[in-house]
Amino acid sequence: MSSVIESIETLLVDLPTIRPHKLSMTTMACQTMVIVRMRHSDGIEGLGEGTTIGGLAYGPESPESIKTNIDTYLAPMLIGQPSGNIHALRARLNRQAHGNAIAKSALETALLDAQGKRLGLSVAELLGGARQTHLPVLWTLASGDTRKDIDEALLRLEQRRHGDFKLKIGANPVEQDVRHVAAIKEALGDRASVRVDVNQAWDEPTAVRGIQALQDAGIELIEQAIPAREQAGLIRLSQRFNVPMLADEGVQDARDGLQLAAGGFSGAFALKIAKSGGINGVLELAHVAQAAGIGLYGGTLLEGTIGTAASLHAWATLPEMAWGTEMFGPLLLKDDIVANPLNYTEFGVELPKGPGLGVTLDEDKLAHYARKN
Ligand code: MUC
Ligand code: MG
Repeated sequence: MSSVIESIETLLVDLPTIRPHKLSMTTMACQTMVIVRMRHSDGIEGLGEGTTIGGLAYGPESPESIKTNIDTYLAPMLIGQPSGNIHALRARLNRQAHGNAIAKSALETALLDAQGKRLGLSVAELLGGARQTHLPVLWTLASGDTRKDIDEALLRLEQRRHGDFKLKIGANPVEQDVRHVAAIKEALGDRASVRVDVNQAWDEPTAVRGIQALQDAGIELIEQAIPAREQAGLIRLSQRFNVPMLADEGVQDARDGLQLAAGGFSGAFALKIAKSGGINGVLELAHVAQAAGIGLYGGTLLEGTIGTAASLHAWATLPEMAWGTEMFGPLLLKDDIVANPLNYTEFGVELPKGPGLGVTLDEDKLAHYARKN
């Protein structure tokens, strides 16, 4: 008899960060992940992760809402269903539940992990095969201190761990942020690509001022300078400047991508499994981008190893991404809940091997960091 989904357990896991991570809307000292353990009647367990940043400061889903909505609404839609038809299960969730993209992404990851383990294939193989097995990974400088950020960047370059850097700005007056970014770019010179993420903090006139100054300072990419819903503004900015715009919060899924492309946006899209409701949804967005000549960038919501591995399997199936990836989430955390951490080497990360995600839980660590009530 073919396998059915028997149970879905969700755990809130709190892991401290190696240093405060300052974003325009919040400062993170800890990352909370929702870990999904999905058990099937053939004895296979699939793992998934739903993670966001900054509680509700970043978006409408919080770790607690992800857990509650899976437990109360989404898990009952899946339990008792055949395990293997992931497209049918995805359609079932989307028909019966609006939104909740991060929760759906965690569940789809667990389904794919289980299916890969069942068939003896990696998730990338399930998706048709990996076109690349080593992906470039940038590092985000967000200590809030210019000198510390420069030292951190120089160390990462020397270690050959990261060759590109993203700076989180938008919390300070624009002139102050521009001074901070320009000082870092000057210290690194041609040795590294420097980009910024404004996380929606500017209005359009501020963005025009800020972007002009950042372009003059040699910054290579400007991420989500204005609010997510101001698509027309983002299109105007992409047409006004030579420095490319990276759409992040403003492009969640393929429909957003199509609207931006049809409106004349040029630049790049930050792909995130969490924004698009999982791997299948994010690949749909990637295909829209490819058809429109928009660059690809492998984005993160600072997931731990399970969510990062899931994203890597998706990115591996795509052609080389124009802007690389930022799949450094596990490196920002002081510890891990898996027995086999990802291998970060030579300015990038290796695609994990083995069936499914290629990731095994460390049960003691999981028990230690899991929230008790
Ligand atoms: C974002 O908005 O891009 C990714 C890297 C980082 O430091 O924050 C995230 C979210
Ligand atoms: Mg961003």
